[in-house]
Amino acid sequence: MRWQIGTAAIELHQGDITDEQTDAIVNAANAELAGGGGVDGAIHRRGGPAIMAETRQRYPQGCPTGSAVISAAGKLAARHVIHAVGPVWQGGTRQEAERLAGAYRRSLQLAVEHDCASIAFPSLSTGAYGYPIDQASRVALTAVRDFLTEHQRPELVRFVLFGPAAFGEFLAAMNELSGTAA
Ligand code: AR6
Repeated sequence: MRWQIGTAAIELHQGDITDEQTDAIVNAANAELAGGGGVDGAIHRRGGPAIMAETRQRYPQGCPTGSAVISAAGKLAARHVIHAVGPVWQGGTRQEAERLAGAYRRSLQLAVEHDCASIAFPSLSTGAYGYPIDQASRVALTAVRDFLTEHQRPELVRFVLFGPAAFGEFLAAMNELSGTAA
């Protein structure tokens, strides 16, 4: 599934983000950059200890919610891992949408700054952090669409959704939003 935005594109795939060969893959990290389960666990397991060693050294204060930091990708096929910190869902009244969009935007900025033509995102905040995926998918796709409309880079932004339910949610959101694409 592909949504063309000028010379750039958003793709939806179903799969495991650690298999991606995009220039950058995005980790669903926590503010301490301490590692954990879900995407974070899978990335550190397959990427090896060099990733955590680098983030500990470069970002001892961690990363604020709604932002992201970048490292090398250890043994993964990608060149970079971008550690994005989405919000914990608290009912929707604690600026969750703004923070989730911020995590996507900062990740895209870092990718551009590091000359990444392609980047793969998981669905940030929709696992352990409990953000309802019907809402999170719209926030995610809107943030990426707006960034690509403005910058036309990275050329390829791929969402890698874990399982058919998450893929279906993103597909529905993309179908709805692409009618209003800028
Ligand atoms: N590839 C793609 N998507 C995945 C994968 C994978 N290998 N594994 C899980 N997902 P989560 P969060 C999906 O919990 O909600 C960690 O402990 C998953 O089904 O990874 O942002 C961190 O250390 C869900 O839809 O991230 C943080 O403490 C989505 O990815 C905290 O969890 C995100 O789920 C971050 O929570």
